[in-house]
Amino acid sequence: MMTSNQTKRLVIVSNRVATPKKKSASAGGLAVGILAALEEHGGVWFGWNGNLTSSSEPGAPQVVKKGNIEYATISLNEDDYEHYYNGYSNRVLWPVCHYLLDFIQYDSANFDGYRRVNAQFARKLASLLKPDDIIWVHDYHLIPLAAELRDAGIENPIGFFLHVPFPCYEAFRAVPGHEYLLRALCAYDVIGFHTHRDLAAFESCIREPIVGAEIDDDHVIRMPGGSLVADVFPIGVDVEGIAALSREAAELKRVKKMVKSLGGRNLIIGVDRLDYSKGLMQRFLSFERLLQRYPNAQKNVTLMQIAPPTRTGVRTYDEIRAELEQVSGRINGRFSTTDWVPIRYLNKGVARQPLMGMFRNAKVGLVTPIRDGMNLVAKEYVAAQDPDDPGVLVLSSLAGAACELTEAIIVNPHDRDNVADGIAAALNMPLEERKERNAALVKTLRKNDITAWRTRFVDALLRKS
Ligand code: ADQ
Repeated sequence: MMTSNQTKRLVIVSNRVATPKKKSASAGGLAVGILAALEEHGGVWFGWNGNLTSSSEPGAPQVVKKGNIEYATISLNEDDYEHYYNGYSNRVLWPVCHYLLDFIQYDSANFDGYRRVNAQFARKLASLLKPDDIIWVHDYHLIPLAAELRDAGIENPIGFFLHVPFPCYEAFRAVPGHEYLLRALCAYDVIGFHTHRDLAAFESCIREPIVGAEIDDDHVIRMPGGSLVADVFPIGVDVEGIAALSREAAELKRVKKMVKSLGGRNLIIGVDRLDYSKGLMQRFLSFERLLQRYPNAQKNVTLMQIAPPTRTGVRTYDEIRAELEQVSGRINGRFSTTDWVPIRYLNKGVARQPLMGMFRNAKVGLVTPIRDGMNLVAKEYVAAQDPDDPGVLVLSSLAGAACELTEAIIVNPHDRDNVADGIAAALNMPLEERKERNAALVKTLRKNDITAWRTRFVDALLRKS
């Protein structure tokens, strides 16, 4: 029999909405998880459609229905987008959430634009809502959305999941507008983080007199005028789906050609958006250190770094791209021989199946962000391994994934010797130890997979309805 909770529509809100097409070859874990939640409950995915206009107020949402999901999207004014997205979201919130205060570029016009776009989102979304809907808002672009919806008279349960780390108060208070953000977060009913560290950082902020909250043992946060639940919901991957993709990818021509081109050398793989938080510069320099400290590694390893540019037009992103080109070129010039180039550096994305095939053929997965909310690449790499001959994950202690993936080789991305030694240990690890570590990691992945993540969050939200 259907319970009333099962009949409630789920409304997902994110900055961008994945377009409704057939199962996309490139769809990553997050989009797949969100779509599965929407398919189960039926509902709406609301957000920006990627179009910029010159009109100051977006028109009514355009709604496209596919199965039991409605994709409701709006355009944004080009100046608003610049202020809200490139400006406050990515020049202020992204760096502070990654503890990179030197990268903050604050401008009050951007903060105004951030609030203006959140208010627009709320106005347009409010017109689509039904009294029984539950609403799940995603990420740092939309922190004030619940407060704006409450102002518009919406009383439905609203949850918020933060995909990036939450900074401790000493970092957060550097941000102009942090008081407003903390008060706005109190309008949510459920707030989710990837790790206990992020939850603890949030609690440290919310206890400050700005909100003056008290925290109960059962994750309930009480503040003047109400309460909310804040908890840890580590995002995961579709373990069996990735294992199947990576097995089948062995037959792909593209994967076979890549393996052949290695000429029997060991592949070390890095896959990241081109972002300064991913530690790519430190990674290249650590790889250089490996080649210096372990001369045997020379000619026996190849680092393939796949890093498609993102947020082009934001100066820090353009700068890091130029620096990476320079340093990879220098290392290749220093160590290359007539038949070997140490770093293959690709500024482009790779479709999901061949990517999983590349992971399976890599002896080492090198995931060394200088800070990361979770890092799905680390989990995908583990899930893609052949259990009878698995590669080894070398993982930054500063990625959220390190809280769960304790059987990886954990390194500090700022310490080149430590990373170089970690890679060398991974390359030399005996088969039995590789199998044991991989089996333990896969067990963890299964426990916190993508289904567990979205089910636990939606259940927490349903308990609020
Ligand atoms: P991201 O910073 O984008 O996500 P990550 O978690 O690694 O980082 O997710 C990236 C996704 O894109 C993965 O599924 C990966 O396979 C895919 N991807 C990355 N580079 C690719 C490439 N070159 N080609 C093809 N696919 C590529 C944010 C937070 C993370 C958090 C996630 C989910 O910054 O900390 O884990 O959200 O919550």
